[in-house]
Amino acid sequence: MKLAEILKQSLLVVGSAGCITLGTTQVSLAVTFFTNPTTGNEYGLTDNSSTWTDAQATAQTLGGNLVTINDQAEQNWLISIFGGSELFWIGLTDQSNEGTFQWISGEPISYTNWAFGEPNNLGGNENYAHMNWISAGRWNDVPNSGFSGLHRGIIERSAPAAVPTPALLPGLIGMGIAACRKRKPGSQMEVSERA
Ligand SMILES: [Ca+2]
Ligand SMILES: [Ca+2]
Ligand SMILES: [Ca+2]
Repeated sequence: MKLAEILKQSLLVVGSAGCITLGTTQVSLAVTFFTNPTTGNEYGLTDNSSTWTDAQATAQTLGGNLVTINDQAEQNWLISIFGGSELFWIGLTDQSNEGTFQWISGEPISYTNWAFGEPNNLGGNENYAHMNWISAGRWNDVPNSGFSGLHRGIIERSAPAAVPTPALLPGLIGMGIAACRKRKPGSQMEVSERA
């Protein structure tokens, strides 16, 4: 197989899957991530509908958080990728301080896109936000169990570190071979793997 093909296959695998342990069962997550060329970050959907807190836990397992929507451009891009009708969890909550919404990523609120009359904390327990309420992109606060059922969440995470370009690779492979040759006979290569 040509080097370029090997690299291409590696790039498809990077960032496209992860694992999560639920109880004693390890469940494979096949999440497809899309890169936003403006923010440079990767976005994907949790594969099962869940509470907001479970969706956030899944996002963290995959190296991110539920999405922080920083501006109109990011909001528009999310609609273009994931659609403007299905209700999706976003990373906004006032669970820790009623009436004061915060992004779970810790980023400051620089933009809001609430639907008319929202957030209204209906019933006194709406502490988690979803998008696509009433019209494309608009936000609404709802209980942790969602509105008329659970939702999938939008994950946002930083892009993985840059993969060496083919032009650099022969040199790096050469360095690796040199490092292997310096090892004592019988010593083993260490392989680290991120879950
Ligand atoms: Ca963002
Ligand atoms: Ca609330
Ligand atoms: Ca509401």
